[in-house]
Amino acid sequence: MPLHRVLALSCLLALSVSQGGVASEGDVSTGQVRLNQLGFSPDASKLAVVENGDAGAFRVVRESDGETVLRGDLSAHGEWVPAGRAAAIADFSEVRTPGIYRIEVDGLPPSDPFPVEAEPYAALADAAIKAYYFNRAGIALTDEHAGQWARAAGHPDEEVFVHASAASPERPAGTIISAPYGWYDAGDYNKYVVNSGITMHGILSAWEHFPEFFRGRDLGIPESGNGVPDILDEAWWNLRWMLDMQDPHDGGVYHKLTNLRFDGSVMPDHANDRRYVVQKGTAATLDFAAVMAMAARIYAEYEDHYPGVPARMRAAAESAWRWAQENPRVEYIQPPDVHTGGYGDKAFDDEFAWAAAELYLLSGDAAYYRVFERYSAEPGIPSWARVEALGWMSMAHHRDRLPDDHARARIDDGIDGLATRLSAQWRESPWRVAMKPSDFVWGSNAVVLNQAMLLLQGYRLSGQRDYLDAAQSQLDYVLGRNPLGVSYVTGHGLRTPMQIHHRQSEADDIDEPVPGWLSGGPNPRQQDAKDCPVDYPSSLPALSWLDHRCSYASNEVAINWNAPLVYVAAALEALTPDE
Ligand code: G3I
Ligand code: 9MR
Repeated sequence: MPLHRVLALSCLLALSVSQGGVASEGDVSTGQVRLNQLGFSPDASKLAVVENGDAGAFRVVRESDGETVLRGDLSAHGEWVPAGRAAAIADFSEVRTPGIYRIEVDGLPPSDPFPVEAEPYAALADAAIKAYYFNRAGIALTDEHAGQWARAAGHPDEEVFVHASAASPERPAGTIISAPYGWYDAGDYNKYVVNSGITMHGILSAWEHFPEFFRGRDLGIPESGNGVPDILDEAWWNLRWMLDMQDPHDGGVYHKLTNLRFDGSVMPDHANDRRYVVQKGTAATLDFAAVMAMAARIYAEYEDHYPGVPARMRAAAESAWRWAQENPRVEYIQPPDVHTGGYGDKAFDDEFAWAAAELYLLSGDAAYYRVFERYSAEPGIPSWARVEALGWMSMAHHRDRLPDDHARARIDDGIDGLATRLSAQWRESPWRVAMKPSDFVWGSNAVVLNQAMLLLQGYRLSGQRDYLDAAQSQLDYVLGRNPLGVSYVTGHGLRTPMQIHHRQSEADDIDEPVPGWLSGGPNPRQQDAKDCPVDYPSSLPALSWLDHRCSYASNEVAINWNAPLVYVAAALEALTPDE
C-alpha cells in the first residue's frame, strides 16, 4: 500500500478507535456494517454485510469529500445460523474508482473506511510468507530482517535423540542424529512432518500457479537477492529439515521432531529441552513423498542454486513411497511419555492418492496415475489429515500431462463439482460465506481459505466468475467481514489479533505480535476453556474466538493455516481481472 494511504488509513483508524471502536478485540455488538478491512481491487466483487437493522438501502460515501458515489438496495435479511444473526448484503462492486470509502446505512454506525486500489493484498501475501521466516528454527533473526522482532537463535536440532518408538536396527533408541532448520509448527516450537505436508503444498502451489506474482518480490529475508524467488528460498528452509526426517536406511519418515512436553512461554533460546525424533508412520512418509516429488519438480528450475538437490528430493520421494508400500497402515500412536501435538490420522487412502499424484507428475509413470485414480474418487476440502485434494490441484495445474482425455475430464469434473457445491453454499448463505456450522473446527479460518483455494481451482479451470467472487468473499470474511469485525491476520487490518497463542509473541515484551500470522479462528468446542482465565464471548460457532494468549484452540497460529492465506492472497492478485 502506498505510504500516503497507510497514513490516511491509520488516521481513520485512530478516529474510529476514539469513537468507541476497540483496536485489539473482536466487537461482538450487533448492528454493524462488516467488510474486508484491506479493501478491494477495482474490478473485484465487493460485498459488505449489514447486520440486523431494518434499512433497505445503503450508500457508498467517499472519505475525501463526503460525496455519495453509489446508492443501492440491500438484499433481504436472512439469519446466518453460525452467528445467530440476521444479515443483509450490500453489493457495491460498481465502485471501481480508486479511493477511500465507507458504507453508510440509516440507523447504523458507518462502516470502517476501506480502500479501492490496485494490489490490495500484495503486502498481505508478502507478510504471510515472511511469517515463516519469523518461525525459523536454528537461526538468529536479525534487526535487518526482523526489525523489533529480532531474536537469538534457538533449537539448533543438531543433536536429536532417536526415541524408543522410532528405534530401528541401524538407529537404536538413543542414537543421536542431526535434523536442523525447519519452521516451528505454530505457537509451539516443535516440528511435525504431517503438518509440513499440506503447508509445503500450499506454498509451492502458490509459486507454481502464480510465478509472475512472486518473481522479484523482496521479502527482506537473509537470502533475498540471491537469484532465487524469496518464496522458494523460504520454503527451502523447511524442505532441508524435512529431508533429514527420513531414515536413510529404509526410507521411512519420522512423524515429528519434538520435546517430550511443550516448552513454556519463553523465547526460543531459553527453551533447551532434549529433542527427539518420534515414530515413523505411513501418513508422515507419504506426505513427505508427495512434498519431495513436488519440490523435485519445482526446484529443478533452480538447479544451479541447489546443485544435486532436485535429484536428492526425487530419490527421497521414491524411497519413502517404497517404505509406504511395505508399511501401508502404520498409524502414529503417541507414546505415553510424549505430550506434544499429535497429528494422528487413521485413514491413509488420501495420503496414497496425493503422493501418487505428485510422483506421477514427476515421473510420468502411469502406474502412479492408476494408484491416484484407485485411491481417490473425488476431492474434499483439504486439512492436515485429509490431503487427496492436494493431488487433484496439482493434476489440474498440469492437466496437459494427464494420460488421456478421460483422465482430464475426471479431474475437471471432480474440481468443478466441488467448486459448484461451494459456490452454491456461498450464494445461499445470508453472510455470503461457504462455511456451514460444522466447518467451525480448530483452525476454522484455514477451512475458510482452503474452501477458497478449491473455488480458485474451479475458476482456473472453467473461468466461471461466481467461483472467483466466492473466493473473494472467503478472504473478505477472514479480513473483517465476520461477526466479530476482526481482520484475523496479525498486523494487517484495523482490528487485528493482539494476543495470539505464540510463544515468541508472548515472551518478547513487544506489544505487537509477530506480523503476518492468521489466527486459527472461531472454534465452538473451546477445548482450551479449562486453561483460560476469561470466558469466550459466546458459544455460537462463528463467535467462539478469544483474543487471549491462553486460547490455543481459537487464537494459535500455525504453518498449515498460513499457507492457504499465501495462496489466496496471491491468487486474487493474479486472477482478478484488470479491466
Ligand atoms: O477426528 C475427529 C472427527 O472424527 C470428529 O468428527 C471431529 C469433531 O470436531 O473431531 C475430529 O478430531 C479433531 C482433530 O483435530 C481432527 O480434525 C479434534 O476434535 C481436534 O481437537 C483436533 O484439533 C487439532 C489440535 O491440534 C489438537 O490435536 C487441530 O486439528 C490441529 O490443527 C492442532 O494442531 C496443533 C498441534 O497439535 C501442535 N502445534 C500447534 C497446532 C495448532 O494448534
Ligand atoms: O501450547 C500448546 C499448543 O501449541 C497446542 O496447539 C495445544 C494443543 O496440543 O496445546 C498447547 O499446550 C497446552 C496443553 O495442551 C494444555 N496445558 C496448557 C498448554 C498451553 O499453555
